[in-house]
Amino acid sequence: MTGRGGSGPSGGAADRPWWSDAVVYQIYPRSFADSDGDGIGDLRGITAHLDHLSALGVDVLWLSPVYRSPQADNGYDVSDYQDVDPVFGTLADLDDLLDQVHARGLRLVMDLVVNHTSDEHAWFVDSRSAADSARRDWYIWRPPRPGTVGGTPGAEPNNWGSAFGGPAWTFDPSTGEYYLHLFTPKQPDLNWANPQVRSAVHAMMTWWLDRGVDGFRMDVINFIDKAVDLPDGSAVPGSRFGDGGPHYVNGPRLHGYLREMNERVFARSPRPCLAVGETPGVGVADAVLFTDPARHELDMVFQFEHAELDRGRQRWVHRPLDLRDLKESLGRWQRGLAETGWNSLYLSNHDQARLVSRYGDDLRFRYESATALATVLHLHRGTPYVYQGEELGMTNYPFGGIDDFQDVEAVELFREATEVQGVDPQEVLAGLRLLSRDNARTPMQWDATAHAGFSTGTPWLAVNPNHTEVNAAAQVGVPGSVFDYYRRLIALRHTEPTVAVGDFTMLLPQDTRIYALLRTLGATGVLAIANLSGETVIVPDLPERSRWAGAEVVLRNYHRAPDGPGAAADGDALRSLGPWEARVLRRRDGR
Ligand code: ISL
Repeated sequence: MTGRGGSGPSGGAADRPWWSDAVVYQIYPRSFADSDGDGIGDLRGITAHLDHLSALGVDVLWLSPVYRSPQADNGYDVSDYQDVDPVFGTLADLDDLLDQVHARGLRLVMDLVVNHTSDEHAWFVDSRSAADSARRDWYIWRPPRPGTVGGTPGAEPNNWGSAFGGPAWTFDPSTGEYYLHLFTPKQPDLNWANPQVRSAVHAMMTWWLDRGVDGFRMDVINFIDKAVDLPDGSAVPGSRFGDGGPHYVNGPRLHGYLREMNERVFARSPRPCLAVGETPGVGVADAVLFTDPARHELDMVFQFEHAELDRGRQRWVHRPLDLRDLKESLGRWQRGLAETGWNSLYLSNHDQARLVSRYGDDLRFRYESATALATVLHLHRGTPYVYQGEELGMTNYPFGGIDDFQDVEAVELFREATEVQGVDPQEVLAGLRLLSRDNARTPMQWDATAHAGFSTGTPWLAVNPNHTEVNAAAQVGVPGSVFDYYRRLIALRHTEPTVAVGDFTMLLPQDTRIYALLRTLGATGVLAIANLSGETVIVPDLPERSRWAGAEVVLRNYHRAPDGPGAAADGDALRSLGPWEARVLRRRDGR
């Protein structure tokens, strides 16, 4: 099967970047496919399943980290950027994967985790070895707070908390100083103000581009510029830590660091690359700056606004999503990046719960809600990201107690909430069951056999018992499956330029159940409409309803028989929609 990686955008405009109509598929290697029976996914497992990805029709693969790592945060703690962790295979396996990906016309993007390294990286080992070591200043070291004794509570240089609970500082008795880690103590933050650090990162990136990779997804890249004086954060109600965010999110030197990286790495790359920033806490105005092509920083960013709408400040607290908030947020991002810049589109990844369980109805309407949500997302303007298993409608796992969770975030949040804040463990567990990152990390469900065809050994994280029904073997090539629907959605972006680059208008912004949007390009209009609720709803007045009633149905998730192009809409679809019903309509009559 051939991919489309070598072709330009189907809109025909030669000046658009190659990725402007691309769809990216995220692989979490640990949980994708295990070729050697050790219970952990690996590179050869990915290579063996490329047919699945070609059949889906995606253009770009993004691999979560496969670098050498003690795996304190499943690879987001890198101890050697220029080697593959033995658990995933070898550099030769990676070269082979890259060759096969390219042979299919696909592209491969690596994760780039350079806000921090592992504490076992040689740079940090040297840095911590002595206060005057050659690389001491490659990390962020500070003495204890004046008048305190290092290592005692409250002696930390400032009051910041780490993302997963506990202070953002760890005391190193041998040199009497603390080092900063915004994540776990095994993930010390690099000091980007040091030009040697930046040069080392640039050299490493160039090494990968020379090896053939097609770009990077940059982990928390907007955290790399810390305020010089590292001030205390303002108090946060209910927390023992201050809010350090304003002192390290989108720091003033960040744009300069990104432009420098672009000049030194991407501008000299042997091939056009994709540069995606993961940027928690970024707003629309910042995103315009990051992704304005004229500024030469990033191609697109992952923003988090919509992913935070149904959770409290404490990451395990769930609150029901109001659909109007989702539309307000995504609609504002569409408008904000309409003229300049570009959106990433996602509802799930390795840090988020399964979208069909979180936003849909995985009990009564698994197929319908998975496809309705996908319809809405994929009809926005931007680059859609499909997270492994999403294309099968994989669901959250039925977690029991805290021992079922593996993720360092879940374990630490549970400890902090129950031991430090005294919250009822059952309350925390209820939240984790719904929102924990482990939901996304259970093994990929390939078939109905033991361990879902993921591994012949015991999987590192339990396989979801619903793999007997929800699996790739039951869906690939099967009309009416979630997989088949995703394949059609992805193909639509490739064949209909209005979907890739047309203008966007949010319709019915105040409706609490219907998500409707309009895309236009020249004389073509595309309308997507979905009922994101489990009840039949009457559709309120849509602009030009009578003209849309006769439009071509290009995609629908009811009537599981294949939809032929040119199938006429029955006018009823625009008057009422069944539970989680979704349709995409097209008109070519000049709007
Ligand atoms: O995971 C989160 C919420 O559940 C986020 O707050 C997450 O910590 C944040 O998006 C940063 O994520 C990235 O960096 C982390 C790593 O654990 C995540 O897997 C990665 O995507 C540290 O490297």
